[in-house]
Amino acid sequence: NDGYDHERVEREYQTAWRDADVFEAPDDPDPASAAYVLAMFPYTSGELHMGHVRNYAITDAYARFRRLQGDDVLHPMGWDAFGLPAENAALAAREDDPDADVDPESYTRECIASMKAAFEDLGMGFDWSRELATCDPDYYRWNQWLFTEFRDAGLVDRRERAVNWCPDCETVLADEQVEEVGGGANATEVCWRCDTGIEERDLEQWFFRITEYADELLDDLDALDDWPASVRDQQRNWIGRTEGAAVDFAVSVPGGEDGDGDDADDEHAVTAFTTRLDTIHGATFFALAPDHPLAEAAAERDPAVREFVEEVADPEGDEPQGVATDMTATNPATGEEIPVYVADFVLSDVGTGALMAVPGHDERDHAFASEHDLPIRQVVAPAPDDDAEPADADDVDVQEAAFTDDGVLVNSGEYSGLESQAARDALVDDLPSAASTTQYRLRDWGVSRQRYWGTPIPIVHCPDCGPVSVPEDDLPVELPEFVASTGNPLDAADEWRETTCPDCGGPAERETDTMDTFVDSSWYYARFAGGEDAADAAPFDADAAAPWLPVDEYVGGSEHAVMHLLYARFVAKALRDLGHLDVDEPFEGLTTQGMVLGSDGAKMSKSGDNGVAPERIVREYGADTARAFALGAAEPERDFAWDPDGVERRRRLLDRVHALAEDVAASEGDAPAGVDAATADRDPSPTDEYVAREVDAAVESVTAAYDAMRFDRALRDVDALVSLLARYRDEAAADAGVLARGASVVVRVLAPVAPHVCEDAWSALQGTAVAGDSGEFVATAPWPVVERDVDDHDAASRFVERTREDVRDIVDTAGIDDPERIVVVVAPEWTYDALALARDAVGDDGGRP
Ligand code: ANZ
Ligand code: ZN
Repeated sequence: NDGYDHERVEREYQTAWRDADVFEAPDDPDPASAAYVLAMFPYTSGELHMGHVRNYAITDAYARFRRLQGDDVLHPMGWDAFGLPAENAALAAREDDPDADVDPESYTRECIASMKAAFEDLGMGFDWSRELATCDPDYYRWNQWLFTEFRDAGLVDRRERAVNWCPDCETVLADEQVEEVGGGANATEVCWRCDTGIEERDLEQWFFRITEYADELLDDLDALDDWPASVRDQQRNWIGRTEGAAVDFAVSVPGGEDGDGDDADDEHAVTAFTTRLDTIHGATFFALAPDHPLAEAAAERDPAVREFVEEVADPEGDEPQGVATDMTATNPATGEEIPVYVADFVLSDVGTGALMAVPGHDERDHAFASEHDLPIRQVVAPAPDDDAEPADADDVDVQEAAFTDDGVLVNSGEYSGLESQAARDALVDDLPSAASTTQYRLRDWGVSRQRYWGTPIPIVHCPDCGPVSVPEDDLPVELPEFVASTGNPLDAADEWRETTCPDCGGPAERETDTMDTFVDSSWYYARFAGGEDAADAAPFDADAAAPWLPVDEYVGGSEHAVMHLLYARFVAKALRDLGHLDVDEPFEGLTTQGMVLGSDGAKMSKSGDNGVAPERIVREYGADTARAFALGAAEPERDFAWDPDGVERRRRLLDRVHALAEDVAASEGDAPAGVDAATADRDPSPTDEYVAREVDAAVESVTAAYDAMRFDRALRDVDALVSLLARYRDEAAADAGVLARGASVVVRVLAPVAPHVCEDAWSALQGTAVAGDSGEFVATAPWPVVERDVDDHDAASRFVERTREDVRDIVDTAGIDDPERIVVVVAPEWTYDALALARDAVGDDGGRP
């Protein structure tokens, strides 16, 4: 490469920035201009891939842009450092070499060191003074504090949940430690270490009661309008709020069989959850989940039921399966006796684990009824069209297939003729055994993990007092030294495990489960913002954090759309209610960046040969080229493919910028001193005017592009401006002032994306008429201001040009052949404004521009 020397330039400015603390956030920022820009902190895998480069280039460019605009900026970085992979890596290293002194901690620290070096090589402007690692006892003690606060507030529960159990290792396995062997119907789950088939065991586990916040978590999504709609939808579905009714059916268990000592039939009121109370007259059987208490009791009485419950039930199976029982249920609407089945499509953790089955109007119930010859009855008919005949039951044949829409009731006694919704309302009022209720798909957050490399749950189990919280003064409960054992190493750490009860002083044992690492990442943003000073007294200093919070722009992968982002929202709301944090929502703006694909269009992987290690690009082309490529290829949300030509092109742009600045600096002797615009001693030519105006237009358009995080557009506009300035320099009698200002604009607006080369170019421009001595670093220089009105005609034509490009973009990606329709759908007002402006501009009175 015969362009600038990227190795020299990058090393020089990385050192200079560090020495000058350029990226350190101020301690008391102006709340009005405080910009908190945060990239999801990386898991400490030890390696950076192109996806990381893209993620962190996005936040770095945006943070640098806001800083140049004069805002106070917080752009911190830390390490999501707990987790099973480090534990596995340590075990693997010891298996290779029994004398190896590798434990999860030393392994993780090494990963952190190498990732930090890689960030430095990329020129990431992080405020390292606020660095944190979740495996620091100084950090995780606050996870323990949080657990205790939540427990005191009634937000923590302990209950049984099924876990994976290896009978050979005699230990609980994390989901990630369970491997699937064989395929399809023969697939079995085995232990990752010994290949023994795993079993399910019910164990006591700790839960955070996120369901307490289900409504608020759902309702507040509406106000997060700077979040991608897809993420909000995924959270809505995850929370899954359904309005419906709880309705009791009287289930009778044969006399003398239920063990209560008398011979009379016993009646049990069993509650079913339904969204379709309007169909109750068509409920022709009742069904229980295999682990419903009445199903388990029936299994005691009947071997066929027992066999089904223990061996056949498979909720994931395609065909609904089930078995008849000796019980009957009374339909409270019709008084009819209907059979009770145990069926695997009734899920025990949905609703009440019991179901009123309506084969005429529900597909699974229909399939089951057809299989078991149960009556299928139509009770809803399609609603009549506005001007058509009344509801006609003959329009559909429910014997063939279930009719699942709302409609008008038929065969439903006094309710016949009512519309579905009206019928639901009336039935809830009329039936004494029915009541409106709301169901959620969301379950409480199980935070217990049976593994070593995580935050110890701060509980002591006392035979007399039960589970007792470790007092705050005794926090942190630090991890003991790593024991390479099968199962959870903490179970084997006898000395650590055996302790005394904080309440009664008697012998007791520590909880050996550690916390889900999603706890670690649920509040780290607040600690970054809350300054280090508070670290020993509180998880963060709420006053210091206040001007920064909420995070203005949070950027990370879409794989975190639900769990991480939902847990962090929950924890923020709970901390707020406990008086520790003054926000309703932690992340105001959210960007989920797309993937970097290999040149074959498949997801880039380290192991596959379609991957390109960022270090190679940095070595061959420089960090700035890697950043410009990662940012210029597409808008942040979109996937893009690795493209060697694209990399070359970006490097050439940077070379042209560097050369332009050097030319201007070299010819500076000829330029009139102190001029800032096209005011040479000759009159400005139309070309001078045109170029000067284009420079201003570029400032406008690039500023708007950065504001919208459209770095791809910013780069496109910079590229065009650089070409224009080069032509102006080479082909016209360029005005030195116009050219110099152009160069200084290019260097400043490109600096957020390609910071090192722009520092070098900026340094060349120092002392010239235009750059003056306005700043040591371009990283802290003032953003260029627009000097002349870019008149309406230009604005309109550029607007139209950009509109046209947008449309082309949309059409290309969506493969749609009617662009006009698409734009109108996407942004009606905006489109009509554009049309009006454009018509004005071209003197058109109604034709299409
Ligand atoms: C009667 C009925 C008639 C239903 C009908 C649907 C259609 P969504 O709408 O997806 O939220 N259900 C209730 N508890 C269940 C359980 N434990 N396992 C499996 N299914 C269960 O689901 C609500 C519907 O799911 C409920 O409304 C119930 O079937 C079923 F024409 O009740 B429905
Ligand atoms: Zn005790």
